[in-house]
Amino acid sequence: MDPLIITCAPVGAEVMPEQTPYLPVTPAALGETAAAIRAAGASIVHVHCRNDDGTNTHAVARFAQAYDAIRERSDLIVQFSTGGAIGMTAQQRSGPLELRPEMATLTCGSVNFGDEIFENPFPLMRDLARRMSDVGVRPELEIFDKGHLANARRLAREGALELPQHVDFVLGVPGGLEATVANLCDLVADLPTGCTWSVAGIGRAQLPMAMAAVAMGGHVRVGLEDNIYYSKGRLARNEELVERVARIARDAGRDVAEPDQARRMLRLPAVTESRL
Ligand code: KMH
Ligand code: ZN
Repeated sequence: MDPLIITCAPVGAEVMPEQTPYLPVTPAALGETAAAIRAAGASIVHVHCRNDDGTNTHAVARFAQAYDAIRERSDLIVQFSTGGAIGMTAQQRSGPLELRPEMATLTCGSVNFGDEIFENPFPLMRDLARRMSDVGVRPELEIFDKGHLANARRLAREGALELPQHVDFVLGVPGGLEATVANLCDLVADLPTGCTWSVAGIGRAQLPMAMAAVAMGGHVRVGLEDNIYYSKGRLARNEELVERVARIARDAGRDVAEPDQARRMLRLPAVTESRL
């Protein structure tokens, strides 16, 4: 099997600082987290930004500070969120792409998201995909439901999206596809040819989904964006979540990818050519 690519999503948009003291809210905290998760075995960091008070922001200036802080402390592949927080406008969500991170997320369809709706209509998906292509940012396709794979194929048929890409299955969002091994197998069987994949299980599904991906030859996303607990009632630090998956992979005989290995596996430009 290929080495395991571990993505860490350390902050997200939904968890609030009142819920855990370990949320990296400021750019400096994101820089520190980047160093810690890199040492623990991560090769990609999925970035959302907050204001100092913990509220969400997609301001380009804040992403620029976060990007610099992460780069100062690590050689991780930097992946910006274009999902942002519920209610952000298309313009807000796409703004930070002008900073040309190595990767950015492209959610491939709308989905119920708790009591709200994470809106991703086709015009928005086309626009985000084209902007990414224009500025040379590699999309990671976020799949919250089975139909999102069909949407990705439709975008490709229209010429808005190149396939294959790296795909992240986000399973267990209330309103999206449930986090079961059967659902994961079904999604993997339906992947467009040549796509690589990872899985992000939400809440207590994070660990079992990660273990399934380790066994199946896929890749893994962990982090406080998706789950704030290490075990029942015990809050996690991001690096602990990464470290545990790396340990499980090694115990199962699977190497853990360094960022440069991950770049090669994902066909991203090498470090020397990229925007380090
Ligand atoms: N915060 C969610 C509404 C992404 O980063 O691309 C969307 C999200 C997906 O987190
Ligand atoms: Zn996210």
